[in-house]
Amino acid sequence: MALPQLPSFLATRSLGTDEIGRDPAAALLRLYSWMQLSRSADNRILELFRQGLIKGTVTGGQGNESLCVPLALLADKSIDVVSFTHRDLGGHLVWSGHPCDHLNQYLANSGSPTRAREGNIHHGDPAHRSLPMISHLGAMISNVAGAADSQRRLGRPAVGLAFFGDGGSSTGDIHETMNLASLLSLPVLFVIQNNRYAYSTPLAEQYAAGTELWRRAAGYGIEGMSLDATGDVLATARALGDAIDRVRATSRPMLVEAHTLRLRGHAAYDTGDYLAPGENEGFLARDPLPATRRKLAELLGKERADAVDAELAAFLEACVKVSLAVPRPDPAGMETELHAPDPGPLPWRPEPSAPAQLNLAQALNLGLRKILTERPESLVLGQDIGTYGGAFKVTEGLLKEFGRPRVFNTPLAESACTGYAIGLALNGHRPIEEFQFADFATEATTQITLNAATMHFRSGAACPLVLRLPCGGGLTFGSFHSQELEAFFLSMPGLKGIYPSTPQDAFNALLAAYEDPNPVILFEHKGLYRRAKAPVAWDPAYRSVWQPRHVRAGDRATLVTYGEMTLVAEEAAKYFEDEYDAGFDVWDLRALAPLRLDAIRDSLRRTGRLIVLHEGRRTHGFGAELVARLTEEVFAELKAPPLRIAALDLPVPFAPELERAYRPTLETVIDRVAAWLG
Ligand SMILES: Cc1ncc(C[n+]2csc(CCOP(=O)(O)OP(=O)(O)O)c2C)c(N)n1
Ligand SMILES: [Mg+2]
Repeated sequence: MALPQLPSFLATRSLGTDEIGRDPAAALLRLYSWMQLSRSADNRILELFRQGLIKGTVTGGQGNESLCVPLALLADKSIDVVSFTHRDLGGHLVWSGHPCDHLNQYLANSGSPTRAREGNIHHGDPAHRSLPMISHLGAMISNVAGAADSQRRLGRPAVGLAFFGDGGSSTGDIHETMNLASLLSLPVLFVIQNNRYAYSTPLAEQYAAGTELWRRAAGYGIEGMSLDATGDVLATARALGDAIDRVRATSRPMLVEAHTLRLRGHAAYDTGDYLAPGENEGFLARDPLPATRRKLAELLGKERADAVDAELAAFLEACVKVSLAVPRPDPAGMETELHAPDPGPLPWRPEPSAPAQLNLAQALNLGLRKILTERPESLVLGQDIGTYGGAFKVTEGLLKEFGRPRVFNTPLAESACTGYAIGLALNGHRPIEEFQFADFATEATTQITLNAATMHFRSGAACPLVLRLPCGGGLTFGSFHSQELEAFFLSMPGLKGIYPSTPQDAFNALLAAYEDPNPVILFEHKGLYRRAKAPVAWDPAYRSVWQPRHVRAGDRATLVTYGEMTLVAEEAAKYFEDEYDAGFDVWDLRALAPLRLDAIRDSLRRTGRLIVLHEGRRTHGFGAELVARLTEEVFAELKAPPLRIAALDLPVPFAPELERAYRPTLETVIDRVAAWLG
């Protein structure tokens, strides 16, 4: 069915502050018609929800149109960046697409921008820099900061519009991002939509330090202002336009606390029984939409205003009709579309051609230098990675060689910095983020596992990120600097992961991870950084790190491992060959996600015996998945129950004696295998 043509008064989706002064009637007509479309669409969506045609929930934007519509109209949609909230249907309608696209999102049909993989208002339009929403409040703000910065790095004078509610303003991500934006001078207009409630919780139960949220700006060294978005919409638009202009001109962030309204409670099911008597009536009395319509009728005449309303209503009904006829979504393709497809290798120069003797940390440094030299879209960020060269000196010398815009220290704000990297990635940059220790990546769990990892599945956008996690124990660093987090992170769909055990594999893994259009975690065992040196050079077969490496041949058992345990496995295999005349077929997995197990399964078919060895904890550990996947097809051919060697189900203990008992060592591996062989 053809899409209904937009009424002529919706033909324009932009508004300049100069236009407001020059032709207030035209400006008001534009503002009113998008606000009215938004209001009636929100009301119609609520009806469809009540009829059971829309699932999930409906968090209407009734009362918020006078904020999100002017901002969306004022933005330069050819360069600016935005992430709308669950109150901003009006913003989505203005920013891009046909209103049917947005209705399709709510109806979760095959025309939905998220291909019906997300519901409600959890969509965006990444191709037009409207970054899609995840439910986690506050999480998108850093994405806006990153994409706006990416635009500036590309020479475009963009502004990022970062919306969040009074409730969302308590999240750590908001604080981290405002600090980061101030620190890096990012052109972000932070807009608090203060409707005085977070679900049922009033402001007084959200903050003890007064309720003037805009005053927080001073704490970040940025400008702040308060604005009543329920007043004259032309005045609101003028103030917001000035704020956008200021951010655009200065590239400094700014905080606007906009007082707005939530006219229909939190969501469709909310009865508002927590409101004081008369409170809702008070909200309705301040609704700016009827006042805007009255003013429009004064300026253009009642007949014109009536005609606009009638045309809008007919248009919306035509849109609803079209969207209701769109076929339901098809589950086909869901699994193949989890990841962004491989566009093929980057045109790497075959350098360095002469091998150098390097340890694993130096191999990574070489890889980073190669990427920064050959790929202008690359940048490296992390704590202390600048002058200091990183906690493990992996980034040594990079700042000096490539300069600050491309190599820079970040504050202790893993979540916002990862979100910022996601924003950069969504706009065409390719960030490589170093976590000081893998353990601190838990601070960015939402950004890594729910935002970046799900991005392609729900929005179709590629999110090419390399997350470098120095992991592993054996160094007496205790519970919070020694963990193996591969099972924790890689149990979430959408992430890829490589865990190299040799300097050459580390170099190769960095290139392979870098050119992948998905978030890839590089697990770097700290105990291997300065272990043995080995020759490292350009390897045309660098992509082989996505496949397991056959370390040693044997026919008594198939031994699968990765990371530092590869070295332990090699020694153990040698011992059993010497002492027991038992040869093990040893495999270093290298890629932990996606798992490529065909060659190992063939080996198991031959040997009939499986040993899985890893450093992380046993329960819900990575070995459980390996044993299941490797044996489920060859179960009948097994000659013995699989042997799983892993760490104890404990926090990583500190003292060397305790840590040795906690994680597999050569001695424990030999003991366990010897007992198993019988
Ligand atoms: C991090 C997080 N915690 C809890 C929720 C559940 N939740 C959804 S909306 C909401 C209230 C949000 O209030 P506010 O930020 O003021 O936005 P408003 O709904 O008022 O526009 C809550 C608690 C969430 N989405 N994200
Ligand atoms: Mg609120």
